[in-house]
Amino acid sequence: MITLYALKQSRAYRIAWLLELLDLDYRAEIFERDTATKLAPDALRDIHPLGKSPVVDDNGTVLAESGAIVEYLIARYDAAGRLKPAADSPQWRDYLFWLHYAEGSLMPLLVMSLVFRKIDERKMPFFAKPVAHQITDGVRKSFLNPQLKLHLEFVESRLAGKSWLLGQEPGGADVMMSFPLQAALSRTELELPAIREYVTRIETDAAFRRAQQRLGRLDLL
Ligand SMILES: N[C@@H](CCC(=O)N[C@@H](CS)C(=O)NCC(=O)O)C(=O)O
Repeated sequence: MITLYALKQSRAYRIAWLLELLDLDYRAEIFERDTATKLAPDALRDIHPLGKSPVVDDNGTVLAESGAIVEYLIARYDAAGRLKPAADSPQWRDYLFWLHYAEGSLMPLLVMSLVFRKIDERKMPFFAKPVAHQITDGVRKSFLNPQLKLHLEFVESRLAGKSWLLGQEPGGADVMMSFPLQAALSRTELELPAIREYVTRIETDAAFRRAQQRLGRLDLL
């Protein structure tokens, strides 16, 4: 039996979507975020020392880190090779790229944007607020916004004219890219029609809908 330990509104949706795409039987254990900090509860540390989401337990094999979980589940349960291109196919290189790009390059920018928003919203002495705002605003203008534009326009160009990143059906690359693109759309005013259509395609995919039935609706606003 597979158990997915999932924090609400987290990267765990990737894994629930993948488990549904693989048509695997699984149990979802859902954790609420701390109301004040929005962090994971200590109970998640009892499952894995990092206390992050997602974590999967496959018959006693406990695995954290969504990219590793995606690779593990596909290697173990996708015998037909539906969700990843063959290693000798031209799509293999792109598959590796998207799998690592999602957490390695795109997510850090989105996490930084979330942290800055929290700093701006945080209660602090009135004299500290302009200083904090000057710092977040400065980094946004000089680094974060140009980087987000660069990355999101790159992804937009790669998605133009395509239903899924690598083929006619969703696969491991789409699973990894789903969460950052869902998060990005709630945090950018850039014109990104291909990404918008792609995210709608994900959210109307039957397997993703089943994942949302298990974990609750994903709402990253
Ligand atoms: N790179 C890790 C990131 C895991 C991670 O930071 N997950 C977030 C949820 S999306 C989390 O557990 N946050 C709660 C916390 O840090 O306490 C992965 O892809 O699994």
